[in-house]
Amino acid sequence: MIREFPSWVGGYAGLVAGGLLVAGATVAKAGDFSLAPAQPTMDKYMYPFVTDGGQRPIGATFGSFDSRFDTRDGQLVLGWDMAGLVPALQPPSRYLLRKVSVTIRVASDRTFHYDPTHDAVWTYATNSPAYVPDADLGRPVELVGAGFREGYSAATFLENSPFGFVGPWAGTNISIGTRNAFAAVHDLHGNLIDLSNNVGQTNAAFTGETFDFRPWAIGRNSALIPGELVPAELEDIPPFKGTPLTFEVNLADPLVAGYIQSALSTGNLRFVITSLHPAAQSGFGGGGPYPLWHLREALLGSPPELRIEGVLVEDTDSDGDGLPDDWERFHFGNLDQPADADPDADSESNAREWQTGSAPNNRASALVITAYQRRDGGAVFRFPIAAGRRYRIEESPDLVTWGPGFGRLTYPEVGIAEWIEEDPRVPPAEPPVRYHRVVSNE
Ligand SMILES: [Ca+2]
Ligand SMILES: [Ca+2]
Ligand SMILES: [Ca+2]
Ligand SMILES: [Ca+2]
Repeated sequence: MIREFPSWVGGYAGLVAGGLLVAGATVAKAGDFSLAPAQPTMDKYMYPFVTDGGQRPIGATFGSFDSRFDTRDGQLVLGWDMAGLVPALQPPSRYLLRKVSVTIRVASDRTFHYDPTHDAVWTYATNSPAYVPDADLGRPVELVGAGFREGYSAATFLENSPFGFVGPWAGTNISIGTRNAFAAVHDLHGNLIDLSNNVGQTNAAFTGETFDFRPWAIGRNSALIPGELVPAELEDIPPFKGTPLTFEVNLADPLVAGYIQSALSTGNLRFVITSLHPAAQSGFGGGGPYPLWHLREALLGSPPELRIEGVLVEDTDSDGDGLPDDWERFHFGNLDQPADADPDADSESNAREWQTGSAPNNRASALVITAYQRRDGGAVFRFPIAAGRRYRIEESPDLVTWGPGFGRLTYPEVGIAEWIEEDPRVPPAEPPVRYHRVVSNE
C-alpha cells in the first residue's frame, strides 16, 4: 500500500500550494522499541584469502595498497535479523528512529592509534597530485552500509556465503571489486555503491577513480585520547571483553536513516566496518599496525552489539485529530498538538508534516520547493527530503492535469534533493507554461 502526498507546487510564475491525500493504509500492531540484541545474527570477516571468515573469532580491518585487490582489503560485515524483534513489512518511513549505534571491541593490544575523526581520502592517495599528509595521528574506523553483488542480498548473504571471485595469486586482478558483500555508501543519485576502492589509484596498475565519502558513523570511545595506541583493555580487571569503540549512526542524513528503515521493513539489518590502517608488506597478511576485532565466535571478547531505539507508527489516533498517537509522541512527547498547528513555523501544518514525512519540530524539515529557477535546459529546483520516502516529480500546464516530469534527481547535500529538468521536448515543442510538484511516497 502506498500513500502519495503531493508537495507544494513550483511553477515558472511562482509557488502555488497543492495537496491531496490519495488513499489510506492499514498497519499492524506497532509502537515503541528499544532493543539491544545479545549478539549479531551473523558477522563475517571479509578478506579474500580466508574461506572461513564467518566462523572466525577475530576479524581485522585494514587497507592494502597492492593493486591486485581492494584497497579496503579487510572488512567486517555485521548483521542483525530484526523481524522477530520489530514487526517487518511496514512502509520504511513508518519506522521512526531515535538512536542506532553499534559497538565492537578491540582484540589487539596497542597496534593502532586512536583517531575519532574522518581523514580525507586525499590523505591516503599517496600517488595522486592531490595527496595531502594526514594531519592527525592514526586512522578512523568507520561504519557504512552493506552492498551486495552476484545476486546476493542482505537476506541471502550468510556467514558461510562465498567471498566472491578470487583469482590466482599471480594474477593482475586477484579480487578487485568482486566481493559479494561490500562496504557501501550512497552516490550522488542516492544509489549504494562499492566503497572498497574509493582511494583510487595507488599505483600505476590501478586506474580507479578517487572519491571521498561521509562515514555513517566513526568508532569512538571518550576514555581514549586521540593519537594514543588503543589498548586491548582499558582496565586490567577481569572479565576481559575488549576495549569498545561505539559507532553512533548519523540519523540526520535521511538516506542513511532510510537505509535502516528499509532494513527494518525487510527484517535484515546489515552494516560494514572498514578502516584503512596499513597492512604490513603491502597487505600480504601477517601483522601490521591495524586493529583486530572480537566477533561473535570469540570465547574471550564480547560480540558486536547493536542498540536501536525508535517507534513503528501504527494508525491508532486516540484523540481523533488525524495524527497517529505514535507520531505525536515521537515528535512532541504528548498528544496535545492539533493537526492544523504549525509549531515550527515552516508554513507546513502538523497534518502535512505527518503526510510528507517531515519533522514537525524542525523548521528546516518541510516538503517545500526552494531555489526554483529556469535554465536553458529547463527548470532546476531543490527540496528537503525525509527519511524513508521516495519522490516523483510531476508537471502540469494548468495545475489541473498532472503527468510525469522529465528529469533526474540528485542529492547534492545532506537532506537536500535537486531536480534537474532534462526535457526531450525543449523548445520549440515544450509547453509554454508548466508547473512542477513533488509527490512523496510513503
Ligand atoms: Ca588521521
Ligand atoms: Ca492523534
Ligand atoms: Ca510545521
Ligand atoms: Ca517542519
